[in-house]
Amino acid sequence: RQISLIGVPMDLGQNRRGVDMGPSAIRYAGVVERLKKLNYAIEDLGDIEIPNPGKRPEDKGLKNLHEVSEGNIRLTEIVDETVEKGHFPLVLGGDHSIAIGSLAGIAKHAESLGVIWYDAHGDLNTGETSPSGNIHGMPLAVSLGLGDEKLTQIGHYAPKIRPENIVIVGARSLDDGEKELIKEKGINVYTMHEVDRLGMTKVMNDTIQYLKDRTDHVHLSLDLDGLDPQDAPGVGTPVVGGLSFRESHLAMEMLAEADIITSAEFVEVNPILDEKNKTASVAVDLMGSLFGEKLL
Ligand code: DIR
Ligand code: MN
Ligand code: MN
Ligand code: MN
Repeated sequence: RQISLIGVPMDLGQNRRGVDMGPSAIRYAGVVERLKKLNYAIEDLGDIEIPNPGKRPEDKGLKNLHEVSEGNIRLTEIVDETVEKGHFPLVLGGDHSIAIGSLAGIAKHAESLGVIWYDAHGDLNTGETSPSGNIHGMPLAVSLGLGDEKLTQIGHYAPKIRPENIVIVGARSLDDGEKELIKEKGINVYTMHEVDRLGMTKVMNDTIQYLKDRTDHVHLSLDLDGLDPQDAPGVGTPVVGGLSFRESHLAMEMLAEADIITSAEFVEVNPILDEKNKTASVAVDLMGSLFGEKLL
């Protein structure tokens, strides 16, 4: 199978500079060599162009709305072409606002798209509920068709995903509006409480079985802040008490074994906040496992 790497040097969906260097950091950590060893053909499409932040008045409190929208329109087209060619799109972030474009490019190719949202956060805010105005806290809501049209209408269709096809794993920081939306839409969430109680094995077994039964494509959207800051310190919004490297490694191996993932993105790697590129290396380790790496 062929994997297409797509770098998205986006940092305009949040406040901390540096996450635009995430794609470089992940390449430096050896992603291409690592996946080649697993006998994949790798095509690195390079980085897509992200517009410079404009000095325009903020639209309804959403920071850099125009630029985030433009960047995601470009990402949508490249992801769409990649899926069209039958290649696996592996998107390297960049902040999590880029999931808007990834999902817009993928969803039109699926009858019933599933998403695993591996994250400390729900990313289910809209302009009305967001405490920050940062679009990286909104991509899952946008993909449900909620929020500003400049985001929801990317690809000229909405929604990209049905609420019952979402599984959030690792949540431990949810805003009030996000909690309401989760209840209202009945979104499946394995918070850290459930991971602690059930263990990652059961969480992933249940997630895999659930999505297998109801979807034909599954996108993995992995925010490195889903991991504990001890294992992944190079992120803009760390939250203590997260998923360990071991739990995450296991989750990826189980997904590889189940063979259900058809596209993926690894986001929020910020090398400026990192310790000797540790977080990018963890991302590459997890990609290795996701694509079938085994010790023996
Ligand atoms: C917060 C933080 N819920 C917000 N979100 C983050 O700004 O909407 N998402 N960090 O990854
Ligand atoms: Mn996120
Ligand atoms: Mn997050
Ligand atoms: Mn491994």
